[in-house]
Amino acid sequence: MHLKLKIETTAYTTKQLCYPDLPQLALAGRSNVGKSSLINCLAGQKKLAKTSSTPGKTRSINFYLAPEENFYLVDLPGYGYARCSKTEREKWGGLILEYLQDNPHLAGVVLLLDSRVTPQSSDLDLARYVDSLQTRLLPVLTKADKCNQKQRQLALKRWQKLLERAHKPLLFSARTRQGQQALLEAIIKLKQTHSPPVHPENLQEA
Ligand SMILES: Nc1nc2c(ncn2[C@@H]2O[C@H](COP(=O)(O)OP(=O)(O)O)[C@@H](O)[C@H]2O)c(=O)[nH]1
Ligand SMILES: [Mg+2]
Repeated sequence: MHLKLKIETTAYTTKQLCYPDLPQLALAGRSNVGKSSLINCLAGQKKLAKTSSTPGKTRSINFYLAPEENFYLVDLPGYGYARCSKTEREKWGGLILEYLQDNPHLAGVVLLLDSRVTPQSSDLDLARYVDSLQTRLLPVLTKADKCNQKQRQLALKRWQKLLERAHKPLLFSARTRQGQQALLEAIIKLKQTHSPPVHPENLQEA
């Protein structure tokens, strides 16, 4: 099963950010972790999201509409790219922070973590921030095909311990499609848990 997705908006500044009235699931992760590949894999399309072996390319927020499931998958800019200036590298802040804070449509954050890389402070900071917003976190360990069974289990255990308040981490590979179905199910569940914001015009007088 695939998730039907179509690109709707690309925003380069927070001023451009629109908040359409549907739940949003954000995809976050360090640059090159495999976000674009994951979007393409979920959608069953090769070129919906641009993939690149050169990290640090995406500086925009991309809204993908899932028209059949009625939510937005929101691809956030990758953070932590070593060749960016220090301030840019250290904080996943800026556009990401402004997107996440005070967003009534945010149903959850899917945090992509490279299963081969030891936990980075930027990832843990982001996870803590999401937790502080009382927003649900779904950790996804990417590029599982590049690990052997022992390494995969180690990565799972390590992240599960570090992110104990989050959803159990899922192993995923865009190359082999390992974990694709489980991820799809978890994403749909996550967006269903979201209670939509109440609009004043919809409030009934008692
Ligand atoms: N082996 C392997 N390579 C992957 C996987 N996902 C992404 N990649 C590679 O990692 C690089 C970065 O991927 P991309 O999706 O552009 O990452 P993004 O910067 O997070 O959007 C590309 O060269 C991809 O081909 C995966 O599951 N397995
Ligand atoms: Mg990308």
